[in-house]
Amino acid sequence: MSADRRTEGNVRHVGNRSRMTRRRLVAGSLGVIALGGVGTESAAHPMATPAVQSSGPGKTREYFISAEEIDWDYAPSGMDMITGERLEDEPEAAVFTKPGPDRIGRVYRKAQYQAFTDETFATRVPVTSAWEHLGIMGPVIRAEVGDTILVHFRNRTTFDASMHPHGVRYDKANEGALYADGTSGTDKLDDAVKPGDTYTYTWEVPDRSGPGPADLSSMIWMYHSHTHEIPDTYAGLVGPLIIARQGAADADAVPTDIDREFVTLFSVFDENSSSYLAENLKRIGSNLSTVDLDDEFTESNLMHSINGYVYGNLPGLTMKVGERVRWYVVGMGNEVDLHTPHWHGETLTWMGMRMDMIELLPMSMRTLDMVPDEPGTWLYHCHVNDHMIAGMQALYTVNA
Ligand SMILES: [Cu+2]
Repeated sequence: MSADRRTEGNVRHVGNRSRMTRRRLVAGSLGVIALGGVGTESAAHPMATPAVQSSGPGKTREYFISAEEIDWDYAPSGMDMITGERLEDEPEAAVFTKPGPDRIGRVYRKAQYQAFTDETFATRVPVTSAWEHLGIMGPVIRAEVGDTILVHFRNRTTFDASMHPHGVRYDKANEGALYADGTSGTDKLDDAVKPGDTYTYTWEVPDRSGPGPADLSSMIWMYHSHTHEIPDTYAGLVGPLIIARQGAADADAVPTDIDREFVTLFSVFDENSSSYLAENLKRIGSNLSTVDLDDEFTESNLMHSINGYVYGNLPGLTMKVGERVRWYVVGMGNEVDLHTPHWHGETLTWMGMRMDMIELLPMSMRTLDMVPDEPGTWLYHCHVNDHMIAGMQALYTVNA
C-alpha cells in the first residue's frame, strides 16, 4: 500500500548514583543554535510555510533558516513532571539540573536553527502549538518527491556552522560538510558558513529521497550542522526533514492520510562537548583552567533529553482519540545513545509490525503510526534504566 495507512495504528528509580563511567569528551569551545516552527495552526501543518515557486510536481520550496544563539532550559517548570516533585528535591535529578559552584544546572547556552519569513531574517516564523514539542530542534523542512528545496542559511552564531541534510540529493557545493573531499573553491563555501554570512543550499528530492516500497506516505530525514559535527550538534544544531511520497501530500507537502505528526529526538546532549562549554563555564564564574573537570562535573552535563527536555518537561504531545497520528522518532549522539522509546497506553505499527517501543541508535530515523483509542496522560520514555533515572522521560496526552 502506498499512500494508505498500513498502520493503525512508571517507572522511576531512585537508585544509587553508580552510573556508568562515561567518557569525558571535554571538547573545546566551538559554537552554536534555536527552534522554528511555522505554518498554520492546523495540527497537521507544521512549520514554516515555505515560499513555493511553481506548482504541480516539481515545486521549489524555499526556506529562510538561521542559526541563533539562545539560552536553553532543559526543565522550564523546575519540576519532575513524572513524579510531581521539585527537581532540586530529587537527588538523582539534581545531579543534572541543579546549578551551583562548578555546576551549570539546567540552563545552557546553546544554538538553534530558526525559520524566518524572508531574506531579511527579521521576522521569525511563529512556532504553532502543534509544533511547540520540537523543543531544541530546528523547523521542519518539508517536500514531496519531485520537489526542490532551497534553504537560505544565515549563521548568526559566533562559530562557523552549516546545514548538512540526510537523504536528499546534493552535490559538493550543497553537502554542508567540512572534510578533505578533494574539492576547492565554490564547492567549499557550503562547508563552513562564517558568522554573519548567508549561504543558499539547493537539495533535490528525487524518488530515492522519498518513501520506499515499505515506507508509509511520508518519512523523516535529519539535517544538522557538519562543520565541526560533534560540538555543532551537541550545541543544538539539528532539525527534521520530512519527505512525502509523490501524490500523497497536500500543497504544503503534508501527507493527506494522517491527522497529526510528532517528531521526537532522543539524545544525551553532552554539554561537555558542546561548542559552548567555555561560555557556559564563564557564566558560573568558572573556566576550563579552574573548574574541576572530574567525573561528577562531566556527569552533570550529560542531559538525557527528548527534544531537549528532561523529566517530563516536553510540552505539546497532545492528540485526540481516533486521530491518525504519525510519530517520527530519531536518535543522535554517542555510544551511550542506544535508546528504546516506549509509549504507555497505546500501540503503534512500524514496518507492518505492531509495537509499543522502537530501537534507536545514533541518527536512527523511524516513522511509526498510532491511532490512539484509550484517553489519558501517558508516559513516553526511554526504557534504558540508566536513561530513565537521568530524565529521559516525557508525557503525552490523548483527549477523548
Ligand atoms: Cu535511552
